[in-house]
Amino acid sequence: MRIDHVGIACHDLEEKIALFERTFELTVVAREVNEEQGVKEAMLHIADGEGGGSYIQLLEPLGPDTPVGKFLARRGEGVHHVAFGVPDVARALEEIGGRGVRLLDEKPRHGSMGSSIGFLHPKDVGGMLTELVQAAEPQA
Ligand code: V0V
Ligand code: CO
Repeated sequence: MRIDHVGIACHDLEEKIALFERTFELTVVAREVNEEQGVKEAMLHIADGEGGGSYIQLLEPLGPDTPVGKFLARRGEGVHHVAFGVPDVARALEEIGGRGVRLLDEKPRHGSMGSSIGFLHPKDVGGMLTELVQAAEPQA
């Protein structure tokens, strides 16, 4: 397993992109509006590794009644989730669900940069909202 990304909830995506770019000299490599997840997001590249890269994911909610909108109202800006990279997300969900962890997604959903993703309940993972990510196949 590897760390694919750490998701950071923020009120103003452009402002936080500028902050992370000038503070850490990171570069935005992808941006997307994901209606299903209720977010506008940007991926800032950290490193490349076997199985995929690692990133900081900045997340701005599309509205108050979304996962990130509720999180901001309750806790304010900060770390929202940690995403582990796995080779097969459907299989990882099944295996981890079989260990008694509640799945927020029974089936993989669409994630950033063509990935497939699924979430685990934070209360079953020590208070850490956990995402599993299967990176898109590299284009030939
Ligand atoms: C809520 N809780 C959290 C949390 N959000 N704990 C840790 N980290 C978080 N981010 C706690 C909350 O304080 C409650 O604790 C408890 O979980 C139950 O919360 P709830 O009242 O049911 O709250 P909701 O309705 O806000 O739902 C929380 C969950 C929801 C986690 C179920 O946010 C969800 O389904 N998230 C998965 C989808 C998601 O987050 N999408 C946005 C990222 P107490 O108060 O009971 O102790 S999209 C993304 O990452 C993409 C597209 C990508 O990577 O490509
Ligand atoms: Co994420």
